[in-house]
Amino acid sequence: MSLGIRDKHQGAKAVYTTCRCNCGGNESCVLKAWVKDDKVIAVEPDDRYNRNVGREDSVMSEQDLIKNRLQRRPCVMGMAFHKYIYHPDRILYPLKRAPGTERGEGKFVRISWDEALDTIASEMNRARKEYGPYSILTPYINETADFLFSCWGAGVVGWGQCSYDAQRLMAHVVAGAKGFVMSEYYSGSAADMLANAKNIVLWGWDPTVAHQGPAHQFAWFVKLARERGKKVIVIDPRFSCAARTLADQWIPIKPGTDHSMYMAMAHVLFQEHLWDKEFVAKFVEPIGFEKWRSYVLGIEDGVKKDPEWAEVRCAVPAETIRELARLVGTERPSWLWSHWSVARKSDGEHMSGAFAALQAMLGYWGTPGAGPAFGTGPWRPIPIGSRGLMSGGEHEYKVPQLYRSHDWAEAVLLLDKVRSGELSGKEYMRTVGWKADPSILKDFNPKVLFWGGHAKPHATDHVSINCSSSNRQVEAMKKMEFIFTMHSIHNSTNLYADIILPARDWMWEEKGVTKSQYGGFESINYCPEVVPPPGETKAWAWVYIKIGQRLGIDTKKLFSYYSTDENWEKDWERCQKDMYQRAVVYYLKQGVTVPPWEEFIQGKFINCDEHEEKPHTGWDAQIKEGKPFRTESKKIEIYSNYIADENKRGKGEHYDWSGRLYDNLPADWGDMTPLPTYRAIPRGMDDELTRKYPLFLLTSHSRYRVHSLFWEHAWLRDHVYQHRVWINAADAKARGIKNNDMIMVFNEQGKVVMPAYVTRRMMPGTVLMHSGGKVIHDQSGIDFGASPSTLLGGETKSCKASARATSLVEIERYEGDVK
Ligand SMILES: Nc1nc2c(c(=O)[nH]1)N[C@H]1C(S)=C(S)[C@@H](COP(=O)(O)OP(=O)(O)OC[C@H]3O[C@@H](n4cnc5c(=O)[nH]c(N)nc54)[C@H](O)[C@@H]3O)O[C@H]1N2
Ligand SMILES: Nc1nc2c(c(=O)[nH]1)N[C@H]1C(S)=C(S)[C@@H](COP(=O)(O)OP(=O)(O)OC[C@H]3O[C@@H](n4cnc5c(=O)[nH]c(N)nc54)[C@H](O)[C@@H]3O)O[C@H]1N2
Ligand SMILES: [Mo]
Repeated sequence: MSLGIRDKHQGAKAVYTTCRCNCGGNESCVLKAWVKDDKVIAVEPDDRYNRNVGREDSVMSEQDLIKNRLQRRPCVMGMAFHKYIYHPDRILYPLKRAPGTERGEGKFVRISWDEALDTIASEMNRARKEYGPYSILTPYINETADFLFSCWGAGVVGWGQCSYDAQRLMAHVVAGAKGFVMSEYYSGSAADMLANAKNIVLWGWDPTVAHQGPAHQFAWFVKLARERGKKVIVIDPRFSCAARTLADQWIPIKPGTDHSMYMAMAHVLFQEHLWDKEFVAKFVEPIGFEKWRSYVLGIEDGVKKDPEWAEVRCAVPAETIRELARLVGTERPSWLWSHWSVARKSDGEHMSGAFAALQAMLGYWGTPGAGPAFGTGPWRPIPIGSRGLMSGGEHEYKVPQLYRSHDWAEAVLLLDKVRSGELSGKEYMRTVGWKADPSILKDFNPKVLFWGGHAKPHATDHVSINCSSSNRQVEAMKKMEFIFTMHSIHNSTNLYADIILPARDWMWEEKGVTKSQYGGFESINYCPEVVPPPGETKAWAWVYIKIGQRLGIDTKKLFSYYSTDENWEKDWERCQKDMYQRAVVYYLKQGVTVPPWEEFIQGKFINCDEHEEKPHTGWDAQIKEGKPFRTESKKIEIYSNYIADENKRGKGEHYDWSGRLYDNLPADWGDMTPLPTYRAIPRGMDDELTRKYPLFLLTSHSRYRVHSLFWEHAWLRDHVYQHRVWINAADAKARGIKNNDMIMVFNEQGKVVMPAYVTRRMMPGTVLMHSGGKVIHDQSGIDFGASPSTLLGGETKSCKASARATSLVEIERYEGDVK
């Protein structure tokens, strides 16, 4: 007889821990995990506030809401996460490619840690000796790999991530805020929206899917605001879940054309004198602003960027644009939130720049209740110490950033053409987004590939989720002499590795202090190492240290807490404790007592919002305290003199007027203009290429995955989520496609096969596949996992800062076998 639920849970112990995956919740959701016999057997949501209360707002005061005195409830993925660590594809031992097999076959044999690490170090040393310092590469900037390389004196990394680099670049260009110092430019929080906004515009964002703060809490705050009578408008090419459940009005828009609508709204604000003249006079650099005004009003080029002009570009009726401009200009403040998706396509820099200009005209920068200028919630500079390892410090070797991370494969593959004289060095560097001294090109000789991660310390499933073409990446891997990676689970990229190192899950199997910020729900929480690590899995930090040691780097330099191998766990814990201690000291200085370490690791936590007087808004220093922006003019610069200066182009790294590096500006910025302008974007809905590939592919994030994480999770598939391409009924009919038919989606980058979801929820001409499907190639190269990455890539000639997650495709019925 099977055990009853009560017996099953007999003797289980509850432990609080924090979800650490890279959704916009990012370390803000708290799980109450039930552990028995060293296994997680069940997960419940956080209950440290308002225990046993369903709708917490029914027992909360306004202050409680604003100060986020509520449960950090996880989403469905958090609730299912524990099953993932016991997945049959979990990697438990160091592996090497089985002798006699090819890369991609996926046959591996177990080896010892010593053999794995010795081989890696000897291959790295060999490459460096035979091919020079620029022969070992990792696609992304990976802080840890970067540090390791800089200590070692060799290695190459990519620049830019895959998320909101357009906003990062423009925050620097427009406002002088360094793209990675988020506290400088993040603004707006859900609490601020609830307390201060008059109406809410969610532009290219679905908070019921893509979290900002704990799970769907932001969405819930929108709902609360709506219950208080605030209008909610959603602007999205698809009838999203937010449009359906949170909105009073849905405005469908042609993706990749939003900046035409921003410009048309600016036109209305100018024409109807609804712009904030006082704000502009005080905070916006006047010559650039005049250029913007002239552009929008068509004074120089004779083209008025009015709603009628925009209507034929973005497909939003002129009257709707006009009304929206009047609404946000008069019912103030309007929570105008244009999210990252809008700019995650070619020319995203212009979209981001134009939106920042619109927000400036409205006088909305830093205004409570007005939403952020660069698309995300606040990031207060509350310190927790660094992880005590592998970052910072000056080293002799400055690791060059030779390619836009997405384009690492192009950087490898096009090199032959440069060597043969078919492609000029200049054209090569522009194409791959070169960002270093051009003289390095002659010595770039990629031979060893280390699959570093981008936001996480271990590798990403690059072939499936990195934004360049999967097939080109596979091609580029063929050129490598040695490939190694570290992960907790098998994936499409690991198939091509020569050595795979097994990682602990850093949420469940490691201790760690965590801090969350997105969406304005700030707290400092803990992961207590809920269960012991399985097999021979190791902590990611340990792995880097061991590789570093074998490369001859002083261990103390790698991790200042290191004493001996035997003491690893204790050293690590000491480091975590010191991290927490910095927050304790920070609060003590403000006369606030927070839980001591001993209580913190038992599940007490710091609710940062509780200790602030009001919800966070950005730009307080500049707008409220009158400090200068860190731009040359000390004001908001809508027009960039830097980009206008052709002498700066192509010279390697770029530094602003005060000598600070532009993190996300390649040596050659392509055809980016100094003022945000509109054109039909390359590979957009009005590009010539639509004649061949007429459908615009969106690859938005999924409710049931964080990028590729959880793709293989049985609880989050099948009847819960079916990976299908969303296609409008008219487009389907024209192609003889019915709901659930197998179809092939293709372009010059590749082919995928998957079922169709025929719906009226997509705008005609647009289709959508959620990102994070894993590449599963058959022999002819068709991807039956249906990863959007298979269809991404291709030249655009635009500045490489914006990540690209869209493409043009054609679709037809698929009559072949399904693997
Ligand atoms: N087509 C398309 N591609 C996209 C996007 C898109 O919209 N469309 N969006 C882009 C964006 S915005 C981003 S940020 C990137 C992110 O893409 P990734 O870099 O893949 O994202 P991460 O979620 O940071 O995960 C890194 C790796 O760590 C693993 N991992 C993450 N969290 C955990 C964990 O808690 N435990 C364990 N064991 N493993 C973990 C994941 O499996 C993954 O392999 O994707 C980008 N790629
Ligand atoms: N569940 C879940 N949550 C996540 C993540 C995840 O993978 N899963 N990833 C996290 C990460 S790293 C990030 S960066 C964020 C991403 O957050 P976003 O960038 O906001 O996410 P997306 O899902 O790409 O897009 C959101 C919406 O924008 C619409 N959209 C796409 N293109 C356009 C356009 O050109 N114009 C307009 N107006 N709308 C457009 C899409 O149809 C979609 O409904 O989400 C975070 N949260
Ligand atoms: Mo992201």
